Amino acid sequence: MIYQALLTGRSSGKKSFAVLIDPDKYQPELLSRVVKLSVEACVDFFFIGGSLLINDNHDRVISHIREHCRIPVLLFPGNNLQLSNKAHGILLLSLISGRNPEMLIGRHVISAPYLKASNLEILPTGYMLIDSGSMTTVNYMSNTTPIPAGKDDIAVCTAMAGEMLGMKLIYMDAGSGAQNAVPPTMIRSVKNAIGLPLIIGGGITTPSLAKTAFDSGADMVVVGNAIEKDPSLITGIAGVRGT
Ligand code: 1GP
Repeated sequence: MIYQALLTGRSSGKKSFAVLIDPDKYQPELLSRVVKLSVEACVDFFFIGGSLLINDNHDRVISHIREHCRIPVLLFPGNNLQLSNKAHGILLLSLISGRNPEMLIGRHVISAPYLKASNLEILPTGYMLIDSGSMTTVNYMSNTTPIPAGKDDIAVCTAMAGEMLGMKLIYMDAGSGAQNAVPPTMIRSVKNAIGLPLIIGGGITTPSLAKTAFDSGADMVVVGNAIEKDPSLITGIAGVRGT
């Protein structure tokens, strides 16, 4: 069980690193390189997802990863069209920072029978968008307003409510390609307020930014865009995970 392994690792201080792959943006050569570097660096997870569905690469990308390594593959879907039985599990995101009912529960209702019949491990995830300086794709696509970057108290109360509602993970996301990553003080405040594993992503472009997120309390850091541009970053970011 992926979630149980996460909790067990966390209790011994293990931090995780997830590489986010947007199938729309990955040609076979880039995918092979990223998978190879990820295996060498002992990356903990692949997240698969994007905001659009431009091509039919989705299942092909997951199959390639599964044929070439044992790193768990988790769906991080931008919409219902990105579901696939080929992955190990799914971050079932409820966008708790927003007030768009479709993102809180609507799409989940539509997907529920598919997910129930699948072999996917379901990871209920309280998903929080944090303002990153300019509008990100996910803000636009989700039709929600992010939590302002300086409002740690709103972030804390939102994460606490997510935990009380039974979410298993909290994911604070500045959005793909964000100008500014989630502020360290906000990560620390949320970390101190909840007992759930905390995932941080969006705008992490260097090992130093990843280290700041880990040091502030992130249990897992997710990197997408920067790795697409420079896959060798995988090695550097894996190196700051610590134990
Ligand atoms: C986006 O958190 C992820 O939802 C990763 O963001 O692409 O900016 O690394 P980046």
